[in-house]
Amino acid sequence: MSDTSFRFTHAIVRQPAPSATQGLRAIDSGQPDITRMRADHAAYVAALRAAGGTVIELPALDAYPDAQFVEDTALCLRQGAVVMRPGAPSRLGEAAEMAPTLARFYDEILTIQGPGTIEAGDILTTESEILVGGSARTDAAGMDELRGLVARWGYKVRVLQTPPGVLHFKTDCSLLDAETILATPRLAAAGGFSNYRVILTADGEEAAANSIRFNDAVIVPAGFAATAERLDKAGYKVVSVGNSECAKIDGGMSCLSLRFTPPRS
Ligand code: CIR
Repeated sequence: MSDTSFRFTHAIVRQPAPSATQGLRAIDSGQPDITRMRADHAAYVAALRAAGGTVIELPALDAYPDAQFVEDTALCLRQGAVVMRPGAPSRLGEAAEMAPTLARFYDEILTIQGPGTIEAGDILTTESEILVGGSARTDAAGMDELRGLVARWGYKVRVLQTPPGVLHFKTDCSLLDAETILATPRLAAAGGFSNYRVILTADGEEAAANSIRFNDAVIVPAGFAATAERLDKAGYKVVSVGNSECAKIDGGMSCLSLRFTPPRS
């Protein structure tokens, strides 16, 4: 079985801006500490590099408080990239900011034109399909447009639902390998993963579901020991990175990077 859904040569990240303290959030759990956020971001970049990635570090964009969550701006596939159309009005402009960087690596870049919206935090690409969770940010029209665009590259899009009150589909799940998904019990219970082996996050550790498999490493947010132990026992190489400050603005391990292998490589 191939492994292009979790082995990548490159990652794109963006430095957190001072305005990150104003990032969107569902509930107020305190002001993020920007110094600590930057230190965690540096550790995240180091973890990607240690796992073999060439990391492109983009400068902070102070006009967009959530711009460090680059994942939401684009879907990077083997054949080409799709620039998203974020559903959060304050994030709409972030997608166009990412396009020139993608153009360094991709000949074919498609763009969601709307009127629908879609953020790539709602997209989980596995070895066999693209799963998209409808959410407050990603609507039916956005998902339909994505399906139409990626059909040319042979991808099947399957629509699932992000649990109510959860920001993004990948807030609650991540791909561990070609057969395995890490998921919260609430998302797993919805039943969309019957073709996969599912490892559940431990009780009270739902936030650990937003992890990433990047080459041999599974990069998980620090502080979720029981879930980390489950992954370790299942044979994965767990690398933990602090996420306390990004968590205050609903961000996690997947949100902080675009992971891809350029078609020209
Ligand atoms: C937002 O609400 O858009 C940001 N504060 C957090 C985005 C997290 N991104 C992700 O889950 N892919």
